[in-house]
Amino acid sequence: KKHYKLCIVGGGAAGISNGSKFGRKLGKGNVCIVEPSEVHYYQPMWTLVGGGVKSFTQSGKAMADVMPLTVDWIKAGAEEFSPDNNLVRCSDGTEITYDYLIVAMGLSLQYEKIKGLPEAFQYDGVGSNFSAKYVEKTFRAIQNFKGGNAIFTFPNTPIKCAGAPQKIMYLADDFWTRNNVRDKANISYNTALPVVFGVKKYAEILAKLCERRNLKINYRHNLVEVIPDKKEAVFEHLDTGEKITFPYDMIHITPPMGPPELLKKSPLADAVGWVDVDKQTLQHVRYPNVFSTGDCSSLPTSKTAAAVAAQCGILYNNLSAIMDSQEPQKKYDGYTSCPLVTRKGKCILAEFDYDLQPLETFPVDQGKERRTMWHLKANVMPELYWTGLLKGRWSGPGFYRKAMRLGMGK
Ligand code: FAD
Ligand code: UQ1
Repeated sequence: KKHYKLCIVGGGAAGISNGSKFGRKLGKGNVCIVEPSEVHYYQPMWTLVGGGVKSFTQSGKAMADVMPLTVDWIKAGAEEFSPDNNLVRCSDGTEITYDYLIVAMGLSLQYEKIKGLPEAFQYDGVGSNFSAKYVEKTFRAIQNFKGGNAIFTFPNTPIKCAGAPQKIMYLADDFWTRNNVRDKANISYNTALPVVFGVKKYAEILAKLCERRNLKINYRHNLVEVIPDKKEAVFEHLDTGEKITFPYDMIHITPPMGPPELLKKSPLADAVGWVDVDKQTLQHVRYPNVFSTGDCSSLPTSKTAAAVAAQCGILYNNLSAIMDSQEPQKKYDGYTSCPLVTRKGKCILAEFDYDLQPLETFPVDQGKERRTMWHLKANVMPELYWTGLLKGRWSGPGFYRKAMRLGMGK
């Protein structure tokens, strides 16, 4: 049994960032992070790993090296939340009691919800950028593709980085164009959604881009089965219920995603299973000493590391206020961002809020494909992540955006 002033569950983007901030504030011995993994991944790089632009090894660091020196690392998984007793039970038997709790355990990938998965990943031509296990298979599939049908999927659930399923299609299209395979390829984007992207401004631009580049978008097509020995993928049309079989030569799969099982059965969950927090303050709606941020939270915005950065600034202020017996003051506007890589060397930097209105940082039209934004995504962001966000020194671009607007506008 151990007691901490603050217990953080999860040592991903959100957990480590919060650990750095609160470790500095509260001092050694007062903050712990519960995290079972040996490796911490910078997942946004996986788009570029699957696209053959970066190597997988560049995307990870030893967890021990990113764990803040001011926190105690409990190297175990959380197994039970008992918020009425301010208690977290861990897989190694440790019981942690706390004054305050931050839940930041990410979301779970549900490959098994698609018939034939994950077994189909044993076959060539099947990849998925969302998992450390399968991301390298994506680029192998792209390299080995010599023509035929290439399919990229988007599932019927909310996912992290909602742009990633199409970014890899753009990189593959670009790779095949450069390698004289493109004229032998039929490329399709089979998405469960009725739109190519949730924000109107970017959706219009991307739909035109797909048309120009002959990338066929099949809306409301939800992947339900992969039959790898026949190289067939079965989709359900979500409006008609019709089952449609597509032969493929390569397929990139974005799995359904949802809250971790552990959360679903805990008193912290909302009706779906996410940690039930106030969308502005990030404070739990029933347990005032509990906060959540990142992919496992109920915050109704697009789940990204960029959103985590903005949320961590708000969370730090509001939890600090609670610790001082004051009311939380800061309000999160839903800021999130998705660098939509459109080919090697080009990127549209989408940034938006809860109302799906653009909230762009730079004083240029970010709806245009730009080389500067590619540079930002490929070369600046990894550094900003490792040395800014994880060290608790990056709370998103809000301050800079306002500075560049000279105090006018949002
Ligand atoms: P994670 O970083 O996933 O961390 C969750 C942590 O919790 C993990 O370390 C896990 O081991 C731990 N955990 C799980 N279960 C338990 C348990 N029971 N007990 C204790 N710990 C547990 N975001 C962007 O901003 N820009 C991008 O361009 C971008 N591109 C992406 C591309 C891809 C292919 C992917 C997969 C993601 C991308 N993202 C991007 C999204 C971004 O990576 C996530 O939104 C971000 O990592 C969320 O942080 P998190 O801390 O909530 O979850
Ligand atoms: C961001 O803050 C962030 O987290 C560190 C990302 O994840 C890698 C992003 O992709 C983006 C775009 C941002 C936002 C940052 C700027 C400078 C617009």
